[in-house]
Amino acid sequence: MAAPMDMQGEVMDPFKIEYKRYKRRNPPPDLSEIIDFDKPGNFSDKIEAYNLDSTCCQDELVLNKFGLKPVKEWKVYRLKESPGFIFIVNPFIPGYQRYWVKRSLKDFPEKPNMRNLDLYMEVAESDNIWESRIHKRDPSLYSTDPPENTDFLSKLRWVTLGYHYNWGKKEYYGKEIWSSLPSDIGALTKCLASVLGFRQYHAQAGIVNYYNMSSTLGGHVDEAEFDMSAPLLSFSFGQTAIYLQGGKTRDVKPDAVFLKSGDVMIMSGETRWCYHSVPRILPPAKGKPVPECFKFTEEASGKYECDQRTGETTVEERPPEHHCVENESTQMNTSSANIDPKHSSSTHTQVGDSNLQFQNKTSHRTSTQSDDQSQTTTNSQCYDLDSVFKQFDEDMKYLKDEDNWKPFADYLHETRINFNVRQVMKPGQSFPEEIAKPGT
Ligand SMILES: O=C(O)CCC(=O)C(=O)O
Repeated sequence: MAAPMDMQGEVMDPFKIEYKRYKRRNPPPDLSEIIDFDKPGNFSDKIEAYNLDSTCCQDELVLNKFGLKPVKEWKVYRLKESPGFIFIVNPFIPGYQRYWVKRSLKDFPEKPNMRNLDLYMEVAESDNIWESRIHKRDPSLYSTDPPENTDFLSKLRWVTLGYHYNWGKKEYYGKEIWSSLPSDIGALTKCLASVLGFRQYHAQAGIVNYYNMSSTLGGHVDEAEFDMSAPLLSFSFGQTAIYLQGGKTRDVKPDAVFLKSGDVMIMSGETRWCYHSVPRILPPAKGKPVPECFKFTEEASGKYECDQRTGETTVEERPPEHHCVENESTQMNTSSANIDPKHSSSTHTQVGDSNLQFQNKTSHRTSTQSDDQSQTTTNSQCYDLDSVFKQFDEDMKYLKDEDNWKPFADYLHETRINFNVRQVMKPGQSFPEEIAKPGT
């Protein structure tokens, strides 16, 4: 049989064949082969349970304060073919994902973080991306006139955090263009990683991706990090994505997986060197424009109750000491990353959008910070959990009011948000002036 070709007459590799298959709208693809972690029994040939580190009760306490269910209730799996791919089925208590949606829409797109918008639009420092959306929805709520032509939010495709990513050069900018990674993301990912067995994890960079219904993300490998032995943690909110997890070359047929709101996916070990992509965002179910898991339930109102296992209550409690950690060794629990120079042309691609084509208008810079405590030569990091949880509690109080939540829910009707968080450097490493990247 002749090999399948693309529109340009080029032979398609197995990764591309699957990508095109799931991207296609007419006729729609058969979705029955896509791994649905809500129905693990149907996919037992492909997935298996992943055992958690049960000794991290302090981390569990912190996670509970972030609105995550007790770890013993989590459903965690990995792919048999790609055991470094770990999947936590939505561990958030119903309603509590609202916080991360608000952070992704209202806070993370603000300066000094970098955004795709800065590449082709004049966005004044004072322009608030989220407020521009609110103006558009209901100008009568505001005393001042909205700025002209400023529906920034609908054009927002990515925001970078911490060590900002240079999409053109496919590498991190380094010390000159750096802003502190939000502490809540740092603390959340540190605790999650710890429960999964990656006790030394230290978040240093993040990418927030904003997908609309026609957005796709082409096949790529995330390999700009200097420490490829550290896991990458990836969170999904809003509409469901079809995600492809491939192998170390494009010749491996990828597994297709549903990523639903609240799901947490982790790439670790060898899987850090594997191709992956998002060929499709699926429309919401009829009559349910926003996934059910955004609704508060009885379970949600019991969030602060005493944890039966530890017998401790929580809200006023001091942060556990080990949230100041020094990384002494490389990550646990990963098979050491296999350095393969063949991958060097495949680094991170941006969320593409068939509706939006923009020209690079200006070169971009973000504000610089010279007192960069996070760039110490150890990966030492303390999170001020008191203020993190103060903000969390204030935001949740605000977001529990359905009127306040509504504009965020409206945005989610036709979008998916993903944020993924990376450790960039090896323990003890400062940002390299001249350092050979993995694979070079
Ligand atoms: O949107 C996703 O789930 C994947 C994002 C991704 O692969 C990336 O940003 O590198």
